[in-house]
Amino acid sequence: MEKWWKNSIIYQIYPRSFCDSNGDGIGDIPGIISKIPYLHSLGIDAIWLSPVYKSPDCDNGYDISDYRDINPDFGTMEDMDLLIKTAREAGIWIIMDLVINHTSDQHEWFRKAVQGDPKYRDYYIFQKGKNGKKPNNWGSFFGSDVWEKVPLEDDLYYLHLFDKRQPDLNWKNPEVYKEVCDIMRFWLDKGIKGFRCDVINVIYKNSLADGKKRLALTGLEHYLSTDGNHEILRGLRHDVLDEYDAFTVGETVMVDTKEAMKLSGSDRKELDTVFGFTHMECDQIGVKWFKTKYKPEKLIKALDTWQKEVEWPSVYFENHDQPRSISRFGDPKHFHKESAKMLAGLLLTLRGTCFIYEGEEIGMTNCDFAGMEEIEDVESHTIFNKMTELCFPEKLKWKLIKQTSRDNARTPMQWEGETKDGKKNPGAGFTTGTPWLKINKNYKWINVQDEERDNGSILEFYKQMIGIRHHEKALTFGGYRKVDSAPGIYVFNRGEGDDKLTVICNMTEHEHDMPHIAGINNKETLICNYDDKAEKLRPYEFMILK
Ligand code: ISL
Ligand code: CA
Repeated sequence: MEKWWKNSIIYQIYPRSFCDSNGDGIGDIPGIISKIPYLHSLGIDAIWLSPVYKSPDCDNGYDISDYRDINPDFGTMEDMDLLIKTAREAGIWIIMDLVINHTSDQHEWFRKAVQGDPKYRDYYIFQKGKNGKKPNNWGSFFGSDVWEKVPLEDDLYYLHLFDKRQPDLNWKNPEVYKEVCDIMRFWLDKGIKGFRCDVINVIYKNSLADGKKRLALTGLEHYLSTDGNHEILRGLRHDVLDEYDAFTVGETVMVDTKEAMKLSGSDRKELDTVFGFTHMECDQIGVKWFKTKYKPEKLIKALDTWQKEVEWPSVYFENHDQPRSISRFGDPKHFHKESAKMLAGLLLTLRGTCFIYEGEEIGMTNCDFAGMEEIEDVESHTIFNKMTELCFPEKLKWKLIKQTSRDNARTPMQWEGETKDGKKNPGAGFTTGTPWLKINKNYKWINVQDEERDNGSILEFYKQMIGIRHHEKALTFGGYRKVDSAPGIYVFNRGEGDDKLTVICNMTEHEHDMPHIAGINNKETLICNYDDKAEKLRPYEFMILK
């Protein structure tokens, strides 16, 4: 019997930005419950819910202060139990976000650790300074330092690979392992069906020695995908997950396909699949803040490599950390619908488990933020401050933040446009209050309500594509083979024999000759993002031939 998650389409909800039910401008769990019928109509099989645990929200919930309680901004544990039940009744599983590389500095474990409790001090990574300097030369994911001084102690620091309010757990301590097993059982016993595992391949630090100097993340070689890390993943699978037939997708930074196979090959009994970043890094130099001109060939090469070399990939173009895919790989200005539909078609015909991020299905785009005062993301502010320290010119700093800030993906979900009787509707159906983050002003023409009424909308195309994905066996279990074609034109086959499908994607804004496909004329077009047929491939044209 094939695993349920092999033909599942998983929808990521960033709770803060999805739907606000009580007018405080912050999305919440009752808001999500009210949208289960919408998600059911979309046809998705599971929800990946970004953190809703108790948190001081320094990193919007990726800093957890109590794994067994709900952030009151999002609701209560009763709301959470009702969400799990309501989703299940609609045939939708819930996958929770498991953040176990670090906790919040407000977690009681850390508070006791700082007060000197020896048991809890060993839950984290405390280290004496070295001749009046920090314990080592490592750099953080947020571009800042990784050592924070412990107050009232002389020359004692704690490690944080992210924000200083996210102290790293000490995974060499078996007590930490036991605590996390209990937390996973707590949620699995509530009926959730698995976990998206946050930065799960950096949790086991081999040593705290200085690292080889790098543009970013100096020290990486001491903690990236270490043997100890693999050991822990095998343990969690054996000791907890296998008992529940639970699904795990690892967010695994900086991995190539070889490492991805070590983390997710079925013989490894670690994770079921991983999010790779190779395709997300095809338009940058070194770090994601330095963007280069996007070249479709590079995206195609990255996708093709993972399709060929990974046993069961995850396919995604967006999440809460990445700018909107149309703004990166499409053309929101001149070919908004066509490029959004092409990306939808590509996402839902590649091999593996597909993930759709909230708003991607209606063609949401990056946001025209006016300045840093409109940016909320802690990573963006830390990077901005770092660039200020390095004397970057004002214009350049803002340009780099504006195009890459994670807030581009976190503007509120656009449910409604302007009301038909012309009354203003500034909350876009997300909130009746003041939203926690600016609503993209293009909600007036990019929103669920208008697109549900338009057969040619991006939303309707996603629904058709999700239906095809579920119906065509070749798209779930069929093989993948790329067909040589012109640069920027991505052609591949899925499946064999009568089930075989040919997918053609023009990933450029130019017209191209139709690729040479044997027998193309007696093939049926299952779906196309243009209403009529043409001799040539039009800009961003996508089609599936059977
Ligand atoms: O966007 C990224 C990938 O290039 C990184 O900035 C990102 O922070 C990294 O991938 C880890 O992300 C995860 O852990 C962070 C949290 O801020 C992110 O939201 C989460 O997805 C710390 O928990
Ligand atoms: Ca709310």
